[in-house]
Amino acid sequence: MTTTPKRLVWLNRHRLRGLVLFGILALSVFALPQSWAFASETEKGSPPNVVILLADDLGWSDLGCYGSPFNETPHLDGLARQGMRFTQAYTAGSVCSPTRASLMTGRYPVRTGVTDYIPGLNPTGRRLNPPRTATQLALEEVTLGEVFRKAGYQTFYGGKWHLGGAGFEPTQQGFDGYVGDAQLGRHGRDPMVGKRISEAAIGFMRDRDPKRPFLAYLSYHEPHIPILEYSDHIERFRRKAALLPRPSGPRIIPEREGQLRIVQDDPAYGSEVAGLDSWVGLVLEYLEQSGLAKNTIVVFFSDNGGLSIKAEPGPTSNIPLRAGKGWLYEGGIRVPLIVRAPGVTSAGAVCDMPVISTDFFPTLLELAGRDYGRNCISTAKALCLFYGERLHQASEPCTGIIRITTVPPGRPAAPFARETSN
Ligand SMILES: [Ca+2]
Repeated sequence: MTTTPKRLVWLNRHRLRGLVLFGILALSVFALPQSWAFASETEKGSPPNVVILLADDLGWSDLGCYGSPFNETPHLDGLARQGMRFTQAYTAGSVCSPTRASLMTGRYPVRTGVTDYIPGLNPTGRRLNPPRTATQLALEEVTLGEVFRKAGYQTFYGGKWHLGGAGFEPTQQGFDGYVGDAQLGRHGRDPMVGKRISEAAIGFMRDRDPKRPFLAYLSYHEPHIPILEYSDHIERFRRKAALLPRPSGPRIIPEREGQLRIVQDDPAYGSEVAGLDSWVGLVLEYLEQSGLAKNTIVVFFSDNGGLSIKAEPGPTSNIPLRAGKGWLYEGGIRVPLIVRAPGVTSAGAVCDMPVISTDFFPTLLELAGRDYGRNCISTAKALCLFYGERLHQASEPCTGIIRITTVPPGRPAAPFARETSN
């Protein structure tokens, strides 16, 4: 059996795939002169840096800018004011590993074989027996780290991996630098782990070769259980919880065999989300102070919905969405997504177009000026329209694969195209 080079496999795999997220981001700039400056700078050989900030189990309603009535997230709210906030961003899985594999490869969980959290539940005794999940992301998969490194980027991964143990870690999947549990300490016992992830990433950005672009992937543990009390925030949230008006209805309702929280009022959870926000704030502050922000794409996302259901209630509520982590209702798979791409997104933009975690791989490569997707773009046809700083979903639902044509400056409408196969 012959071995197909990884890059060829990747090209074949992605040749016909669309660029949903990229299309949306590109559409957001058709009237902005700086978008062309960004493009021309990329062509001159100064591709943008990329910083990915991934939360663990952060729910759609958990950020202030997504309407949380309890949590406080000033840094992430600020990022949303500077960039584009997506209201219908979905994860490819309702638990950790499948989504993480999809982010890393652009492939759906059924294709990577990572269909449950690693190592997965024992299916014995269930009414339906699910397929056994892979216990690692295969080394044959082509990852974000590998394609960016091949493109000349310096690559760094910090924090939770959850795509395999020894032999399958970030350093085997294209990341030059990796700071994991051994250096960071153990989340669930030590609330400072997230701060160390940010500090390690800042150290990487500071010490790197300044002549080459970088990809920094920061994978925080917050707000995954066990929920800790973060000392800088817990007293504030205790006071806040004590002052909440008594709910007019129930705080907990049944959801199948579990108990579903429908009110956000947990002080420890509030303190943990505030901790996450402050760790993100350290990175954003460094990007600003170092001058890197003007040529760095920042993406903030979560790997699945908030944990709202357990045998006892979960620590957060995803209301108005139903259910939460581990469920395929909206609460389990719809999460916050904020993208700030200098010269591409406009400040305070809100996008209602559905996007999914598999879109990140082609989109980030496209924004970084790689060749991927150019052929797709030239074959696009009209579907969706863009007005001012807000995208409006077309009357025809954008299911399937969406592409974008070149957007002439000053033209009010930019077409998407859709391919219904694959
Ligand atoms: Ca998770």
